[in-house]
Amino acid sequence: MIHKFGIAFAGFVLSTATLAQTKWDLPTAYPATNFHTENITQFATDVDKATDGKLKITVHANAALFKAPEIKRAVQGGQAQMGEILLVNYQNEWQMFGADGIPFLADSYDAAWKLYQAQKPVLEKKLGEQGMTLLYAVAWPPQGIFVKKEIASASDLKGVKWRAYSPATARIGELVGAQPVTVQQAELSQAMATGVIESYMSSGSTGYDTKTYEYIKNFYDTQAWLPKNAVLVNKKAFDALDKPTQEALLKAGAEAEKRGWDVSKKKNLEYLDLLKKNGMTIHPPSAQLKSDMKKVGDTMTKEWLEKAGPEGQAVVDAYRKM
Ligand code: PCA
Repeated sequence: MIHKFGIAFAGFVLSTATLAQTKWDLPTAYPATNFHTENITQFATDVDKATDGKLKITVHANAALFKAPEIKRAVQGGQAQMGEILLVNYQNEWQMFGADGIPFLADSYDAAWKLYQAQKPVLEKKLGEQGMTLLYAVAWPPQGIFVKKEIASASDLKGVKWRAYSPATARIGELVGAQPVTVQQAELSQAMATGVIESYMSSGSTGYDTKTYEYIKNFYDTQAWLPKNAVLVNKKAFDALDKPTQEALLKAGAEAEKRGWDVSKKKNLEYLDLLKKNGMTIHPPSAQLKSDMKKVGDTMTKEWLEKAGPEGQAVVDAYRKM
């Protein structure tokens, strides 16, 4: 009798535990060993612990579940409850998404953090209208130029096959007279191996993750801008969670944001060292290259402000006041 009751009781506990468990998917376009992805994986573990396993978030790295440009729509439509996006990928949809992709508008971690604070209210509003919540965002390390041959000025990039990851990086390619082709990071190694591209702008992090040193030997440390990855949550999925779970998610998100910026800063120099160790030369840009790239930045700031209108001007003004 007691025995039977014990079994029935165990069965009851098991079924309520299963019922109470929520499973979410979180696609990202970057490899599992990337620092953003490691940070997200830590976040998922933190949420699991804080909710006693009630909310299980599966991180799908390397664009395995959705390709980079598809992740935002997947979260919006609820095919994924969460997702990580590169904000600047969506500049053509809305210029504000591209504010952190303009060369030399914000070119240090401090400046990038301020720009983020200026951008945040409008980002939250826009994403809110689209049925999503901005959980947190973390900057990539500063962007420099990877290129096969040595360059002394931007004119040395004329005709070079140039990989772009966003509308702005394609525009830079155009302005320097290179031949831009858009390739997301998941396909970058292959594009280099097959000679589709011989130059691109990105971080030491991506240079390392994609083994760029096997194909390209020069990195010009222009520190031109720090684009951000943002982690989004589908609002309906969030609203369906109980209060303690929502709070655990928000808390783990806030911690991930802080940890992410710290790691990005710390790892930036480590990545450049790793590139060196693997045979790459890290060059400071020549005065000419610097001033050429600044000019590109000025043109792009002007173009962006024209397209972004008063809303863009307000973000830039707020940023400059910080
Ligand atoms: N790496 C990403 C975007 C910015 C960065 O540093 C990439 O190259 O695709």
